[in-house]
Amino acid sequence: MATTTQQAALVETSKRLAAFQAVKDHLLPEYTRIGIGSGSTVVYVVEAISALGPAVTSRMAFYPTGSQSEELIEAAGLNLQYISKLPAGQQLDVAFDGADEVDDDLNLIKGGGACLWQEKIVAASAKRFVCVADFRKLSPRLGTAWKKGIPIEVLPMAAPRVLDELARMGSQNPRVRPGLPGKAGAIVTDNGMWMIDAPFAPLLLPKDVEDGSETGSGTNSVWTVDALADRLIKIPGVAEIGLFYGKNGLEVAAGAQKPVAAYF
Ligand code: ABF
Repeated sequence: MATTTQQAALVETSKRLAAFQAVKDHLLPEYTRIGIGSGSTVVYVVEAISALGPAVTSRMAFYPTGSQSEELIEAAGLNLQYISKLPAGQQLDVAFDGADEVDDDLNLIKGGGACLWQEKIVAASAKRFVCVADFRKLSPRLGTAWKKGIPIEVLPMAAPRVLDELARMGSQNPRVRPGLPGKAGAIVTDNGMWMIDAPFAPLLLPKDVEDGSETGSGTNSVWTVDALADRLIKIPGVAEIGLFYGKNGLEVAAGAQKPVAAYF
């Protein structure tokens, strides 16, 4: 039985291996525009990129998903650029980011770090999105491993109305995310918004509704990923949701001790 310290070391090793594998497999030397996401796993992605050396990285520009990754890029001495300055009609070659949970169909929950809106914009701006995640993040259905709820970025004035609607949809105890320790009130995102975390029963996949015994359309508070995402994004006051799904299909190489790199 692994001790807590051994388990923590195993997780860090898995994150690092996944990050180095993902960069090796998906950062081609001819790429010039790279998205860099948020969270602790992405720290290893930047370490892996830096290890390629200036001969490779000096020709590349790096686009952050918020203030955390902006600092990470700058601290590594990499060339920082902004997605707002990427001209219309142009794309990033690839974007790397972490996740809170990855399901069997390679849908993702993201937003545990409150950066999901910019993360989704950067991911959608890239020709290829590479999700780097350790073995704890994999589960058959979203909501199994990550129990805190679907992160939802909302306009602060709309938060009470959004909470009401989430409860009507069957979310169990949705709540506004509090500020970081020592900070009163709600957490405020890089975009001046609040976060709501909305727990739902584990989300179904198309294969789960094939026999018709369950529709996944919210009856009995049970949703498919697609139906829930479509419904959540339409609630007035919701800016963006932490479900990343249906994007060209994802692929995962994973295992309890192996590096994990999911991409779409
Ligand atoms: C970002 O960081 C978020 O979308 C996700 O919530 C979080 C994952 O962080 P970590 O890599 O520290 O688990 O990717």
